Amino acid sequence: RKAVEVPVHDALIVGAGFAGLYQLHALRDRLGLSAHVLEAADGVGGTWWWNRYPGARCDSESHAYAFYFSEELLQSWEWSERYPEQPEILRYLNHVADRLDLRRDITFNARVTSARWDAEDNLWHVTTADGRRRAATWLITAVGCLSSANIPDIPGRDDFAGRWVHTGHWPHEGVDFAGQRVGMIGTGSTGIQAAPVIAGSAAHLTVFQRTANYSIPARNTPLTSAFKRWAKENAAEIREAMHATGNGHPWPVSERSALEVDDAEREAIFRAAWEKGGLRLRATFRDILTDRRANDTAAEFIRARIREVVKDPKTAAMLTDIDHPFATKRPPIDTGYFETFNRDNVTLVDVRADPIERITPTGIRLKSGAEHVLDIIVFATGFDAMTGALLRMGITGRDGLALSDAWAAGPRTQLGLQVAGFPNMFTVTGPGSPSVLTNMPVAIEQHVEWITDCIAAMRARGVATIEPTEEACDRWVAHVNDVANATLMPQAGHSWYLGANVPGKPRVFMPYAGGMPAYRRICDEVAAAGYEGFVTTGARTRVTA
Ligand code: NA7
Repeated sequence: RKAVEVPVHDALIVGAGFAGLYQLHALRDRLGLSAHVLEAADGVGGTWWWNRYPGARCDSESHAYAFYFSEELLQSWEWSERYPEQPEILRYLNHVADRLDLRRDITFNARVTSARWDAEDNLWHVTTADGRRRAATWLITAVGCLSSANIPDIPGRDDFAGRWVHTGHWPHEGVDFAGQRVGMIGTGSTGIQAAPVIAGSAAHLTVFQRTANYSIPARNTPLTSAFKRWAKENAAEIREAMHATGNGHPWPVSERSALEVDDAEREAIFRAAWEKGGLRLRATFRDILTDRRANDTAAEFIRARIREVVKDPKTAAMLTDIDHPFATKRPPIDTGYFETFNRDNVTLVDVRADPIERITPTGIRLKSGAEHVLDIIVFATGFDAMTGALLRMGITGRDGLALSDAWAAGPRTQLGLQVAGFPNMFTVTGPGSPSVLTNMPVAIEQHVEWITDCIAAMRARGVATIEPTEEACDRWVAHVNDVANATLMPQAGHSWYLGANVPGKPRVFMPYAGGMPAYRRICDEVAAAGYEGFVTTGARTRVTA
C-alpha cells in the first residue's frame, strides 16, 4: 500500500471553458463531490481566452450561445449583439464563474503535462507543468476541440525578422497593424473574420489562400431591447428548438428537397437566407449536405454572390474556385470578407497555384520566386482539432497504455465520451461526439449531464471503475464513419473534421454527424440499459494516506 501525499479529489477536470465550468458546477453542486479544475490559462474562458484575434466572434447567435441549464444565469445576462464578440463571451464566462462561485475550485496557470491511471490505488495521478501533483477517482477532460494550434512548419519561419503570430495565441495587448505590411496565411473561419479588420488598419494586407472558401454574410447587428425581452421570455421555447434540431441552433432544417422546387423558388429561398445572414443557409433544404446536386445549387448561388461583390475578375475567379461542396468544411460567416478584396491595400495570392516555398527574413517567397515583403505574418492556420489537446496531455491508462498509442490509427471512443483502456476518464466533446458540428453549448450541456449522471450511477452502485469495451468503441467508430459517409462531408478531403489539415495525422472523420437528437437518444438508451458497452469493476478500494 502506497501513501498518497498529494491532494486527492473525487474528480479532476481539465479546462475552464464552457465545458469545464459546467462540469465543475454539476459534480460539485449537484452531486456534492470534491471537484477541482486545472486550467492552463490565467483565467476562465477556454477558446475565448486564447482567441483574441481581430474580429473574433462566435458564429452561433448570442441568444443560443449560452447555458440553458440555469434560469438564473439566463435571466441575469444580456447579450449586446446578434453574434457575441470574443470579449463579451469572455465576460459572460466570468459572469458564470462568479454567479456559480466556481473560482475557488479552479487552479489557473496549470497546464496538465501528465495524467496517469494507477490501478493499484484506483486514481488518476495528474501533474502540471509546474511539477505540482493532484489525484482523483474521475478525470474529465474539457479541453475543447480547437485548442491546439496548427502552426505549419514552413522553412525559414524562425529567420523572419518581423513578427509572427497565430490567431489562437493572440497577444493580450493586441497587435498594432498601423503602417505595417501584413501577410495572413489561411482562409478558414478565422482568416475570414480577421481579414476585414486587419485590412482596416494595416498599410497593406496580403491574404495567402490555399483553398478558396464559401462564406455567408453574418449580418451582425446590435440587439434591440424588444429582441432581448423576447429571448428572455421565450427561453423555454428557444431551448426546445435547439434540442429539436441536429445542429443545435434554434431554427429548424427545412424538410424540403432543393430539387423539388423550381429554380425561381429555390433562388428566392436562398436569397431570403442570404439576407437573413449566418448559418441559416445550410438549413434551407434537407438535402444540402447529402445530395451533391442539391448542394451544387447552394454552392452556385454563393459563387454568384461572390462574383457580384468582388470587382476584379481575376480575384473573383480565385475566390470562387472552390474545390469542395458547400458546408462540407465548416462554413464560415463573415462581415465584409469578400468586400475587403475591393480595397486598394489588399491583395489575394493563390498559394495552391504557386505554393509558399519559404519564409525569408523579409517576408514570404513562393515557388515561382515571387517575394512578398512583410512586417507581420498572421497564421490563421487552424488547429490540430479534436485530438491535439488530448494527445498533448501525456495521458496513460491501464497497464501504461499511452493515449497516443491507443489512438495511433485515429481516435477510438464510445460515444465520444470514454476510451477503452482509460478507466474513469471522460472526454467532454471528445472525438466521436457531435460537438463541432453543433452549436457547442448544446452539445456540452448534454455531455456534462450524461457524464454527471453516469458518475452518480456508478457511485450509487459502489463501482470502482467504468470504461467502454473495445468492441463498443469499434462499433461507435464504425457508426460515426457510416453516418459521415451518408453525407457529403468526407468529400472535403483536406478538412480538419478528417484530421487532414495536420501532416501525418490519421485520416478519420472525427465528429458524429448524425445530429444532436439522435445522439442524445443513443446516449440515453445506453444509460437506460445499464451502461451498455461499458465494463465496471468492483467496489471502490481507494487507498488514502
Ligand atoms: P481552419 O478552418 O482549419 O482554416 C485554416 C486555414 O489555413 C485554411 O484555409 C487552410 O488551408 C490554411 N492553411 C493551413 N496550413 C496552411 C499552409 N501550410 N499553407 C497555406 N495555408 C494553410 O481554421 P480556422 O482557425 O479558420 O477555423 C477553425 C474553426 O474555429 C472553425 O471551423 C470554427 O469552428 C471555429 P486548407 O483549407 O487546409 O487548404
